[in-house]
Amino acid sequence: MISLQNQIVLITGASSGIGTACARVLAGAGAKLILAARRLERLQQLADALNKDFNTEIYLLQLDVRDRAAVESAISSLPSSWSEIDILINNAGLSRGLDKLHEGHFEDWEEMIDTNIKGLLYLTRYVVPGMVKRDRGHVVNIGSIAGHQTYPNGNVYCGTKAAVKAISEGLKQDLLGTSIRVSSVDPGMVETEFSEVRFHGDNERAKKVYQGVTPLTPDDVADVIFFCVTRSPHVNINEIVLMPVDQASATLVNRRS
Ligand code: NDP
Ligand code: 8X3
Repeated sequence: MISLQNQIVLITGASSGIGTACARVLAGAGAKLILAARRLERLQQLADALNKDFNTEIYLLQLDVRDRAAVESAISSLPSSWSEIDILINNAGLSRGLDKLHEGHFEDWEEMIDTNIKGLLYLTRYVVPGMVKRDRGHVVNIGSIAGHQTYPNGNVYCGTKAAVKAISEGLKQDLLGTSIRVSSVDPGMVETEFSEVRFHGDNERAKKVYQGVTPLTPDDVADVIFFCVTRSPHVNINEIVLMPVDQASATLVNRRS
């Protein structure tokens, strides 16, 4: 197991759910954190808590990953003490809607594609060259069971996560010959703000997604990410699919009520 003490970790989507849990676990292990998301206030609250609990050094980035120029400027203007990123966690992502493809909404598709695919690509494109130069680094992409199995009405979201799976594989291939590691962590159902966002703030509908099941928690996923980034330097965890015991596939869920 390698130490994360003073390693610089950039986490996108750190203002909620899996990203926040990840920040907490990595802060506990002594990492220095660059926390990125659009909601700066949330990031500030998280930074205050981590600072209090772990004395963590934190740099905040208010960033919309869909904005390529903003991503380029954010990465290129990091202070020198923060610029040598050791671990990039491409976690920012979302689903919008659960509609038949032929009835889907263009703006939902564009938001998912721009965030889940293009945003992840922009971060990767601007951060990985520094890793290559230093011959050191690790990219962790958050995929999904949705990238392995398409489910009814999941169409475009599943397509974006299938793209993340392909991009993770491609990045690993293209980095062969370097010391940089690439992992994809692909959860099933995790209770976060994910469903509220999918249903555009319809909390009643969002709650029903987790009704009668014990879903994964964001901490469960953070624990797996921690495992990936702490293996010996010669070990690459390519892909981990994790699900609640109550879930057997993207569509097969055991509900007690
Ligand atoms: P949350 O909605 O709780 O968190 C999503 C995070 O992504 C937020 O911090 C949000 O920050 C950030 N984000 C969204 N859009 C952008 C953007 N344009 N620019 C920057 N940040 C953005 O959901 P989860 O924690 O569940 O989601 C995290 C990842 O996990 C996603 O990639 C999701 O697809 C994946 N996933 C989730 C599963 C689940 O069941 N929950 C299962 C499998 C995978 P802000 O709004 O402040 O910008
Ligand atoms: C989130 C899990 O099954 O709702 O990626 O797509 S699922």
